[in-house]
Amino acid sequence: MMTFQEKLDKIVKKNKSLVCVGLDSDIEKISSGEKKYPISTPTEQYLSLLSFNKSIIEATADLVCSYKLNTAFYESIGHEGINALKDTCDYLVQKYPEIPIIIDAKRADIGNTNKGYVQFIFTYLSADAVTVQPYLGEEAIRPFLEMKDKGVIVLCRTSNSGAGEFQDLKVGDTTLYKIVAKNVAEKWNKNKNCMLVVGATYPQELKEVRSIVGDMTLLIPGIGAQGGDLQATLKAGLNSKKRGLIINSSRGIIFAKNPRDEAMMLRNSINKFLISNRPN
Ligand code: OMP
Repeated sequence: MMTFQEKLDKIVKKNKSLVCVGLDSDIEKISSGEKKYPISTPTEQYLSLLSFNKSIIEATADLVCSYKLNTAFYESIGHEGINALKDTCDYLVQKYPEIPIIIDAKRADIGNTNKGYVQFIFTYLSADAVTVQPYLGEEAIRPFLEMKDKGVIVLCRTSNSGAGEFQDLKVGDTTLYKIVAKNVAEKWNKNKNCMLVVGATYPQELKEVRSIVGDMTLLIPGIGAQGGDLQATLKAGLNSKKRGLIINSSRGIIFAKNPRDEAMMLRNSINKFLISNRPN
């Protein structure tokens, strides 16, 4: 069985891309102005979500290293949304099995409850990775960590303006988010399947995290709609192999006039930076 990291490395190489397109398919935005995405009935909502996702996937599949689906945009409309989430994953698994699927659900609960999440995300949806929050500690997260071939992406320093409320709290001579980074890298990562989330809106913190976790892969949201600085992100976040980042943009790509052009532009700007900063 291929691990998440191996699958990621392969597609990064094949598509020459560190871009993750976020299928955050907001039904209201999809339908506004576009007659081809009607949403009056639950069936229309399902069909519109699925065909919108398929159109984004077809426009970008050769330009990405992964797709990230945030479950909120599917849960929001109930079972038709869950069906669209499931059928989008099935479409990817069947048509693009080489592209990793990240389910962004920021899960984590006590141990046996997590088993339900594991079942939904990895068995039902056949996803390759999931986002989790670290508040309950390693003991609780184990059902995720034990999935050796799956990726477990732990929130570390998030992109939102209020991220510092807890994450920047001083603990002894360090900071809470740095303890998360250290514990995940040194204690949680026995199966080498852990990653961290760090927002592109905080390049200084990203630099700190990179210095703690070695070459670990980091998921970076915040490019595009949230205004994160791509150059600063790459400078602070790339690992010693000039890789190790999954750079997500959701609204900035899927709701652009031309999603393919937008994804291509992001991929090319990253690659331009990589070429001019080759490892020694
Ligand atoms: P855009 O701002 O539209 O590119 O979307 C960002 C995506 O990344 C959304 O799905 C967010 O839920 C997610 N995200 C953040 O924006 N900030 C974080 O700190 C963490 C995440 C995440 O875990 O992916």
